[in-house]
Amino acid sequence: MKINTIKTQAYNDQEPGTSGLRKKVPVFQQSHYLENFVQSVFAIADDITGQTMILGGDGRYYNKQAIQIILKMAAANGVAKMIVGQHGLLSTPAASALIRKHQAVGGLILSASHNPGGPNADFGIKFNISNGGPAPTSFTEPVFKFSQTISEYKIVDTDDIDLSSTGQHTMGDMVIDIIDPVDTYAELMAQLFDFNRIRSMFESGFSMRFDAMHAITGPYAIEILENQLGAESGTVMNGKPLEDFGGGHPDPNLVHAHDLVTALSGNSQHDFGAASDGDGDRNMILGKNFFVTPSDSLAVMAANAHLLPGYKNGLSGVARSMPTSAAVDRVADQLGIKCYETPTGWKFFGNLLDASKITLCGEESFGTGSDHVREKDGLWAVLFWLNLIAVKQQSVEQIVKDHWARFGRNYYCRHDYEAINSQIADELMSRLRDSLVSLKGQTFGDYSIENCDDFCYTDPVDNSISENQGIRLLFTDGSRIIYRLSGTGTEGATLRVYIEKYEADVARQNEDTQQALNALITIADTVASIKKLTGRETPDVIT
Ligand code: VG1
Ligand code: CO
Repeated sequence: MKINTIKTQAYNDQEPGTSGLRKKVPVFQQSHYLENFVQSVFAIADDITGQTMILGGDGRYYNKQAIQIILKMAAANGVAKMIVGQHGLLSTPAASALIRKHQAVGGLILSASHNPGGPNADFGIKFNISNGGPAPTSFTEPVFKFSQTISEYKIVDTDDIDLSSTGQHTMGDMVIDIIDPVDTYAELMAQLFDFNRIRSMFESGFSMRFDAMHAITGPYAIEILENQLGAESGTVMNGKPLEDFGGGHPDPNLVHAHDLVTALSGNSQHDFGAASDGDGDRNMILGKNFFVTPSDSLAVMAANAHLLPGYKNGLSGVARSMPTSAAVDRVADQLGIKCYETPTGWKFFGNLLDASKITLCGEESFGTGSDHVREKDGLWAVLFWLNLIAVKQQSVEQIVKDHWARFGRNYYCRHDYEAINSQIADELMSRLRDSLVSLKGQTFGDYSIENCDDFCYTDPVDNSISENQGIRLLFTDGSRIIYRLSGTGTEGATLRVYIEKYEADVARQNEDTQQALNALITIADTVASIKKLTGRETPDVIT
């Protein structure tokens, strides 16, 4: 089979963000754009010659075309075996599990996660390393550098592969194994959780709804929840993956997963609700008329993990991203284990998991996971909660309220200002940075700033340093306000403001979140002049 070396011109914008390279589809469709990035990854990856790799995506628009291009490039670059999900589908956590199971050198995941899909919406590509986790900055930086001077790439000249049925094909010297995308993942879940107990709970009338948001988790949730665990048919809503996610925003939060929120509201006959995002790594957990913040979900999991089969020996430690609420820190304190605080992005958990310093970790952005893979894992979190409810025989609301009574409540919310002018966003952040010295010690009403900084993280395993990871205002009573710019958007800049307040008094734990945080929300605006600089009166999304 003929290997062609194609001349190309470098692009200057192929810098991966928080989670891979994300751009609008028309950007990826530019001549040689995808090819340049893939060749740059192959150039920087450990010797891929003769190795196995994993390939799949969340099914969004351009997934199929991209897979065919990547297969031909992998064959030309000497990859021995490519394991691909049927129809080109793999959830992010399933891809992570497959990399680990097959001792692959890495994997390519095609997704822009929670961003919308379609011909004019978003596409993305991410490389995961041999531990199954997102490549660290020490990998993505050289990839970006390489992409800026690339002049040629390799590709074989051959027909497309039929991805519609499982089985083996060859492409030149490379074997292509098309596998069921769900099997390996479902087996792993059955090892971690008590499927019999969850099945009995469904048999005795427990009812739930899972919103797959027309994204990747549909087939996974139908197989695991309905087929294996016996949840009634129809439990999985929006279960068919669509290239444009049905026109929706596959982001599992109260705004975008409105079908699910409606199903669990009012006089709902359901006990439990959950949703996942475009690529299956996020989760939202709902009880009847009750929303569990992701930060609380992580804390509840940490406090109760020992009750579940996969975690019966307890936790070695936990970690949370810096903007995630400190609810889990309080649990770690009581358990006598360490809690690590990392920058935003799952890639920072990889070293801690590999070194067995932590067992569970999570982010405020609807992401929780454990050492079973090296990605956050949406359905895993849902199964964790199901198993926990089956053990405790309590409602979601009761579990969370008991948790608050024991550990206190961290009122928490995030305000997103989307697609604001990038220059204004940069100015807002640099003004904040400049005011750090004078902010320290200032008092605003009941709140005094004890400390403030631009978060800098030193990885405890490899000592690598990540600077400028978000401005933190730390108040004397433990309250926090954090500002950072998103690294996953494709349009202008998105400002994220994270606000948190601790409440130990059980009598004061039932306030509305925005109400409880009202004073801090005002301070957040005063300090950063958000309204004045952006011209926005309110955030676009509140989670
Ligand atoms: C966002 C979240 C972050 C998450 C990342 C990838 O990043 O805040 O916590 O790890 O998305 O999640 P940012 O830079 O936009 O704040 V996913 O589900 O896109 O893989
Ligand atoms: Co995702």
